[in-house]
Amino acid sequence: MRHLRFTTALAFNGTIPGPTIIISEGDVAIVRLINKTPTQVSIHAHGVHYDIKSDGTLHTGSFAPPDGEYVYKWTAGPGTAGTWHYHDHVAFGSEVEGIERGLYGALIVRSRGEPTPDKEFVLFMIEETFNGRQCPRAEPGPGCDTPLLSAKVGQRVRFHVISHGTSFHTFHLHGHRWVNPGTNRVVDTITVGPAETTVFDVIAGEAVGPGDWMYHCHVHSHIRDGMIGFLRVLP
Ligand SMILES: [Cu+2]
Repeated sequence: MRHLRFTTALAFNGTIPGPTIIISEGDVAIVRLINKTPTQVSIHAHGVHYDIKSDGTLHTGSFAPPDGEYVYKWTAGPGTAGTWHYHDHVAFGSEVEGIERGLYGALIVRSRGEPTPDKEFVLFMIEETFNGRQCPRAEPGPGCDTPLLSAKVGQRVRFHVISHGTSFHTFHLHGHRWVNPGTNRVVDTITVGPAETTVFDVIAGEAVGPGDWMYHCHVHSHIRDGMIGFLRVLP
């Protein structure tokens, strides 16, 4: 059982995004939400199976009041493997304000026996940010607050890219390319709309070598706002 605690800053367990929850197909997850905020909070999950009492919505009463608790039950049945996410649905009487304040996280359901990569990264594209952070000067270092990812040349690196908010984004990674899941098309940029996810693997530095390889949204206004980060590929 996981104990998810909200801080007054409205974060799951004090981080934005909240903790990445990883389960496997066949698992039943019991998630206890302990609400330490002054507003009602819920957890609404995508991708897994649950009955209406675990929907995380106002009209079903499936939320924790201030200083209260609520327990959710998710079943990762057959066909639920993949990258999903969870988020609040009720804070401040709004469907979206909790998300906008940071109440979201990744939910990964693995297939049984699925090999895991060497490194995994979760990036939320939310409004003009990655994980609520920006990098306006477009170089690593002070003032660049987006996640600095790192891997060694040759390592298999998995990106879990999830979007929230009002904009569509086009995730691009410099120097690397991958097969668009479900197709045989090799791409280096992929569109992610609100609440959609994409997951793909790259081999760090494959055919291009080490360096600070930029990742960014390719929507111009979002680039201008600093929706930029770096994958540091080490020798
Ligand atoms: Cu964007």
